[in-house]
Amino acid sequence: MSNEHYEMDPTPGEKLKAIFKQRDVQIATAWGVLVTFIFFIIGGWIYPSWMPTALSTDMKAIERLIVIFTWISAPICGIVLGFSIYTFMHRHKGDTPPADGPAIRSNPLVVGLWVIISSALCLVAVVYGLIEMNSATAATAENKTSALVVEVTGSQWVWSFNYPEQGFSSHELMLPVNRPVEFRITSVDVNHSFWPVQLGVKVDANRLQTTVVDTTPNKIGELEVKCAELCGLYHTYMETTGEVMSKADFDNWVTTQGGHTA
Ligand SMILES: [Cu+2]
Repeated sequence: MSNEHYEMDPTPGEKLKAIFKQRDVQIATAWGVLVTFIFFIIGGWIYPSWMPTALSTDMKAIERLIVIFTWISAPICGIVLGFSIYTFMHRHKGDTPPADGPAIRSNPLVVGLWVIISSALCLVAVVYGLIEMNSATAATAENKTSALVVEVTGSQWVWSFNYPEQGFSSHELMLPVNRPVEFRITSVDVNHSFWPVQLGVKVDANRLQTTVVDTTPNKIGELEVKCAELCGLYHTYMETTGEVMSKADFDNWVTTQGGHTA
């Protein structure tokens, strides 16, 4: 539109410098830095203390992933919110709006930086995600032979756990610590989603199909098991509890349930 005003400006770099010399931009940037800092604290400290106790390496990996992704997105959120807060505080009141400043959308330096930074952030997310996924798959292959098998069945609106090796079923999920566990998950009616929260596992329980997933509980503690797929009227109540316990306690429990220990 009114490009002729700026045609004489020498370089995009100088234009950018001129933008950052404005006091408005400096204060808004300072707000951005402050908000970024707040999100760094939330991501690194508040999130992990809000989250359920991690009782497996999978859950630890998820915790780490959330922290890292929050940190990566903190500057973006910070700058957007910082400028929003500042412009809201200094919004125009009155009849005649003031003239616009120069647009930055046609500045090749700004556009270039924007593309490079957002591509780098996406790349970090993809590569990190692939590495995590690969290590989870490698662990699955490793665990096959020694794993404790638990057949998980979802039905409206209870979870049932069958321990074929021990020969009994339960509505509580008890697991021995430091032994890989292989969940074979299915449903007898509608689709559910098996979610033992502290283990960092969440897998769909599909009607008449079995999905196999495994993890290794590595810490003793209480488990909450929920359904993470809206499955009907009492979906909210489709939850149970369990425990990761010592091998001795687990064997004891198996005996009280009428099962046999190895
Ligand atoms: Cu359900």
